[in-house]
Amino acid sequence: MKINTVCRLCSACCPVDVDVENGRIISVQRIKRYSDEIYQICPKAQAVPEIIYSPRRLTRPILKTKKGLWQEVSWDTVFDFLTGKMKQVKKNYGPEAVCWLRGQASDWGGPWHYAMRLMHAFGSPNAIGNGSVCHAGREALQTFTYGDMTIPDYKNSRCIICWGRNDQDTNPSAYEDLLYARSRGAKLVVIDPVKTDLAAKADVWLQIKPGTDGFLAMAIMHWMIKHHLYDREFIKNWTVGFNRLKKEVEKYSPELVSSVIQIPTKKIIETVRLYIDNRLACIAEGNGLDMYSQVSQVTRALAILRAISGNLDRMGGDLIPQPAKIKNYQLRTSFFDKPLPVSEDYSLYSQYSEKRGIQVLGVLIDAILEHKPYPIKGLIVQGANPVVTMANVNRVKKALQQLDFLAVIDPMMTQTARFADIVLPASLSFEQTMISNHALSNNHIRLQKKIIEPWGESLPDWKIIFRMAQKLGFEKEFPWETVEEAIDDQLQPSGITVKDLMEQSEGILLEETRYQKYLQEGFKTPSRKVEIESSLLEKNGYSAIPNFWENIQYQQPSFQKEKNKYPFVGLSGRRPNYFVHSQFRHINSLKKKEKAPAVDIHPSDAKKQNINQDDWIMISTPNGSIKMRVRINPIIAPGTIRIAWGWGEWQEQYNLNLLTDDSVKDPITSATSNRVFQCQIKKLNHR
Ligand SMILES: Nc1nc2c(c(=O)[nH]1)N[C@H]1C(S)=C(S)[C@@H](COP(=O)(O)OP(=O)(O)OC[C@H]3O[C@@H](n4cnc5c(=O)[nH]c(N)nc54)[C@H](O)[C@@H]3O)O[C@H]1N2
Ligand SMILES: Nc1nc2c(c(=O)[nH]1)N[C@H]1C(S)=C(S)[C@@H](COP(=O)(O)OP(=O)(O)OC[C@H]3O[C@@H](n4cnc5c(=O)[nH]c(N)nc54)[C@H](O)[C@@H]3O)O[C@H]1N2
Ligand code: SF4
Ligand SMILES: [Mo]
Repeated sequence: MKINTVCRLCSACCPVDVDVENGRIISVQRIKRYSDEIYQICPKAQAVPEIIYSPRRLTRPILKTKKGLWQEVSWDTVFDFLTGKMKQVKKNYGPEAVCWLRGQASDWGGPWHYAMRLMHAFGSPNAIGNGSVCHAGREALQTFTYGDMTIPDYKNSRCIICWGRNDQDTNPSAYEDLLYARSRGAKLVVIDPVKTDLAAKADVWLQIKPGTDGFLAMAIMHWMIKHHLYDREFIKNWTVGFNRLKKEVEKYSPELVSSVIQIPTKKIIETVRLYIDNRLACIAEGNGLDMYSQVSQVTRALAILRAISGNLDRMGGDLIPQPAKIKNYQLRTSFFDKPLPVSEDYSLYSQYSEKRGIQVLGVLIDAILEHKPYPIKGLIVQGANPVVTMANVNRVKKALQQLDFLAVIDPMMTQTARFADIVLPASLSFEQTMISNHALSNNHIRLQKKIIEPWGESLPDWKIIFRMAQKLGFEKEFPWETVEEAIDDQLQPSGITVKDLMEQSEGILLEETRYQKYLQEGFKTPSRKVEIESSLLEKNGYSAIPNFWENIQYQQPSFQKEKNKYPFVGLSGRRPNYFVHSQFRHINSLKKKEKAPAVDIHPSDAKKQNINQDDWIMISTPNGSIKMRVRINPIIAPGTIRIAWGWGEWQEQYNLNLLTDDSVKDPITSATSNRVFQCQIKKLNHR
C-alpha cells in the first residue's frame, strides 16, 4: 500500500510516498515535483527501513540503578520517577530549577508547543530550544527589522544569492526550486568559504573569510548607495533610518573591505551588478551565518540589503510568510514578572516571537554550573544530543553530571542518554502524527501522518508529554486524549481540522501567495516600516545600525588571543545529505558513504606540514583535542581546515565540539561560535 505523508527525519520536511506492507515500511520516496533531471533522491529516505527497524532503537524505558546499570522498567514507573523528581526539585529550589531542552528533531512543531505548555503549567519559564545556533537568531533579527523572517522565492527569481546556505545537501525541495529557476535562466551567487558543489555551479562564487559576512553586506550597500542603485520609492515610503545607514556604509568601500573578507574588489562589484541587474532577486541565507558570535548584526545587514534593493515581498524576491493562524499554547503571560527565565540577560531575544518560546541555548550550561542567574537542577532533554552538538562539550558533560536528575526522550541510546537517570523511548517520524512548525509557518499546511505503529513500547512525543501532564495534575491545561484533538484545538482559528488534512494529503493552501502585503498591512514593527535604524535595539542598549569595525571581537574565530599557538582556522564541516547532525552514523548504508571522519586540508598546507592523503592528525584548541583522517582538498582556502562534524556520537575522539568555545556569545542571541575557531594540527604516527 502506498501512503502519502511528510518525512520528518530532518528539518526539510519533504512530502513522500511510503510503501507499507503488513504494517511495516518497505520504502520511502520523495515526491517528484519537476522533471527527472531536477529530482533529488534522498539517501536518508532510502534508508528509512534501516533507521526505523534499527537494533539500536530503544524498545522500553530504562532507568539507571544505584550501581549505574540500566534496568528496563514500565512506563508507569518512568512517569512516577520523573514527575517525582520534578516535584522534589520544585520543593527544594522552585519550579524554575527544572528546565526542558528541545533539539532540532522535534521540529518546532506540536511537541515543542506542548512541552512549553507543560513547563509553564508546572511553573517554570525554562523551556529552551536550540534556536540560537540554528535559525532563530536570524529569525529574531529579521523580525526586529521587518516583522518576520523572509522566504526566498527561488522559483520565480532571476538572481539567487545563497549566502552561507547549501540547499544541495540540506534541503532537497529548496534545491529543486533553485535548479528549476536556473533552468529558466536565473543567475546564482554563492557566498561560502568552501567551494561546495553548489558553489562550483555558481555564476559567481565568493570565497569569503569565515565570519566576515557583515563587512561584505556593508560593502555591497556602500556600492549600491554610491551609485544610486537602490529602490528610492520603497526607501522613502517604507523605511526609517536610511540616512544613518548611508553615513555608516561610507566606511565600507569595497576597496577597504576587500582585504578583511579576502575577496577581490572587482568580485564584490560583479556581485552587486548581478544582484541589481537581474531583478527580482532573493537572498537565501543559512546556517553558515548562525554559529558565530556576531550573527545578529550580520543578519541585520542582510535584512537591510533586501529592503533597500526593493526585493522585499515581491515575486521572485524575499517573501514575508503567510503563517497559519493558530492558538498560542504557551502559558507564559504568567511569567512576565517572576520567576524570570535563565535567559533574562537576553530578554529581547527571549521574547521576539509570541509562539517560538525561548531559544537562548547558550545560557543553559552557565545556569547549571555557575548558577547564573540561578541554578538549574533538573533537565529534560527531548530530541537533542547536546553531548555531541553543543559547544565546548567537556563543559556540557560536567554540567550534566551535576544535575539532580536528567531525563532524555529519544528513540536511540545516545551519548547524551548515557548521562541520564532515565531514558524515555520516543517514536520516530512515520510513527506519530503531528503538525510541524515548518507547516505552520507557511500558507500551505500539511499533516505528518502516523502510518505505522510505534516501535516496541516507544511512545510518541505528544503522548509522553500528555501523560506527564496528567501525572502532574494539569488535566485542565491538557484536556486532550488524542493528538488529533489537540491539533484540532490548536488549528481552530484557521478553520482547518485534522479530518480535512487527512482527506487532502497533499496539503491545504490557506490562501494564495500575496505580494507586497505591506501596502495594506505595513510591516510588523513599531514604526510599521522596515527599521533600517532599529529603535528596539537601541532602546535595549544595542547598536541601532549594524556596525562591524567597532565590534571586531565578535567577528573573529574563537581563541583569537592564542592565535600564535593555534594558527589554523578550523571550520565546522559539511552536512552531507546522508547524515543529520549526530544521527545515522550507526546506519550501515549511510555510514559506508564515508570511510572515516575526515578533515579537509589545502594541498599547500599539507605540503608545508608534510602531511599526506589518509594520514591521521590530531587537531587541538585550548579546550580539547580530536583525531581525524586527512583529505587533501583544494576546496578550502590555505590556512583553513574543514573538520567533519557530528561524529562524536560514533566515537568520542571524533567529537568536533570538544574543540569549540562557549565563552564568547552573540550579545543579542547568546549564539556560541561552534562554526569557527583557531586550532593547531599535528601528524600522528598511528590512527
Ligand atoms: N543532510 C542534512 N540536512 C540538514 C541538516 C543535517 O544535519 N543534515 N540539518 C538541518 C538543520 S538543523 C539546519 S540548521 C540546516 C542548515 O542548512 P544550511 O543553511 O544549508 O547550512 P550549512 O549546510 O550548515 O552551511 C551552509 C554553508 O555555509 C558555509 N559557511 C560556513 N561558514 C561560513 C561563513 O562564515 N560565511 C558564509 N557565507 N558561509 C559559511 C558552509 O561552508 C556551508 O557550505 O540544514 C538542515 N538540513
Ligand atoms: N560544531 C557544530 N555544532 C553544531 C552544529 C554544527 O554544524 N557544528 N549545528 C547546530 C545546529 S544548526 C543544530 S540544529 C544543532 C542540532 O543539535 P541536536 O538537536 O542535538 O541534533 P541531533 O544530533 O540531530 O539530535 C537529535 C536527537 O533527536 C532524536 N530524535 C529523532 N527523532 C526524534 C523524535 O521524533 N522524537 C524525539 N524525542 N527524538 C528524536 C535523535 O535520535 C537524536 O538523538 O546542533 C548545532 N551544533
Ligand atoms: S531530506 Fe530530510 S525530510 Fe526530506 S526525505 Fe530526506 S530525510 Fe526526509
Ligand atoms: Mo539547525
